[in-house]
Amino acid sequence: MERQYLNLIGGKWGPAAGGATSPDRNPARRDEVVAVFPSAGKEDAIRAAEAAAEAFPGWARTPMPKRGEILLKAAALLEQRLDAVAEALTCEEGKTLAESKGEVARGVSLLRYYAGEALQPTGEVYGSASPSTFLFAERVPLRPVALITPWNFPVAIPTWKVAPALAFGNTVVLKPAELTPLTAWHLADVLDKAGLPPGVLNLVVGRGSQVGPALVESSHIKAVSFTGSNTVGSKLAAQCAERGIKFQLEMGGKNPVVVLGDADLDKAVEVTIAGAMLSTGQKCTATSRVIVQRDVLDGFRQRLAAKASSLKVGDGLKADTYMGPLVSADAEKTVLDYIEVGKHEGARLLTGGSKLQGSEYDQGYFVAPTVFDGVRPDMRIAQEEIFGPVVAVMEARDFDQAVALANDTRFGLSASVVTRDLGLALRFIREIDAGIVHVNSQTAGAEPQVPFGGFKGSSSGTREQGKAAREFFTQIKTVYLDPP
Ligand code: UN1
Repeated sequence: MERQYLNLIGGKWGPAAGGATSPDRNPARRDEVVAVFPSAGKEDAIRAAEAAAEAFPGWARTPMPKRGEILLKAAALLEQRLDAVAEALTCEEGKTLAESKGEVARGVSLLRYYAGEALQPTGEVYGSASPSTFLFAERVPLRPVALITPWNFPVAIPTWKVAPALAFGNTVVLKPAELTPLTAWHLADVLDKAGLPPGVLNLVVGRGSQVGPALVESSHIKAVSFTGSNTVGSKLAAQCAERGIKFQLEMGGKNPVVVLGDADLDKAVEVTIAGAMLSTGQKCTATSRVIVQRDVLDGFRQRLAAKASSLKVGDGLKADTYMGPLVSADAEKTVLDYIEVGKHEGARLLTGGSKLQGSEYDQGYFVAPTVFDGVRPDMRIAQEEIFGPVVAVMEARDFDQAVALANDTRFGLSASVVTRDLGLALRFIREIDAGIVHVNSQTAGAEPQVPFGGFKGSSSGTREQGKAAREFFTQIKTVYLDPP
């Protein structure tokens, strides 16, 4: 019998009101139930927001170094169970064990980083126009916040929201994706065991369509940080604006790699494959377009197609797997539909383009690494986020046209250029409309200590991680202090 897990509300682990549950399935073998989770609804969300509000005054009074110590302890506990959490991640999300281990290690680093942030200055002192006034501006918490996180980085993204939210004195309701609750459960469990007081972090696993809106509508919730689709994000933004609360959205991407005429083509292929195919292309930072200067297009497309078709696809738990399954039946349908769209639009399929067949694949959502060639900027596969192992090769005459094509999208999360020419690399850095720019490395990746986020339709203009997290998770109180 698979284990039944519980939600954490007000320091107590318990089932959903009404007792509904939902199975957490393995996308590599759909009959395998990894765990059973509560299927919470509105009532649970409201209770969690109330618990976070009740816990707020105590947590805000807890000295910052003490908050940091709890995060450090949680980091140690997460590190101790790294292998188990990584395996849970692979079993519920599908990415390879190597990627899962990397992600849990990233979670550990994030907890440590924000433990350190809890010891950093919390404001600034100014010279006042009045000789007797002590004038300062202090960063204070927002109060209870709702964190709504996706299934594709179910350790890293919850951690990079929860850790700063807590370090800066907010209390939290975390609503992780329904597809990947087990990893979020581990995060809540290590924080609970590390000594967070009751109600400071509440975990509500349940139906997104009910829990999300109930949290955003709760008068206790003073800010929302969301990572996910543009469709959900823009609705959330409207609701938050209506309530006048702070919000932060990290959404889609259509990230380009630009391969210039002088590029090392092996490097260009390596960068493109890693960006497009790791995590089965299911990253908002994944590479989905590769814009290649005409002079090297023939050589590049041949090598790219050969490499893509040689990738080992399979169960992420197997040591030789490079690419696992898509996360769900819906995700698989979306990707296969986009492949049909690409074919109808007249793009040329170089490799892949279908579900994989054979006993290893029958039970899971396995789609072959897919490369389209001859993609024009007006095609849907050049404009819409596919979120799968599909990359579109586009031709550019020269540097200027390559950058124009790269910028011809409503998104602007990350971008990469492959070149040996430092002058062109610098021009690319200046001219590309993207929040994250890589030179000679893949479009994905996010180190904890630097800001993360996109331009244009990829984000709400806010940034996560690094010092930027403080901007979002605090508000400023300016104080004029005069002697009595
Ligand atoms: C990464 O590229 O390692 O949802 C992180 C996403 C992004 C995180 C990407 N918010 O894919």
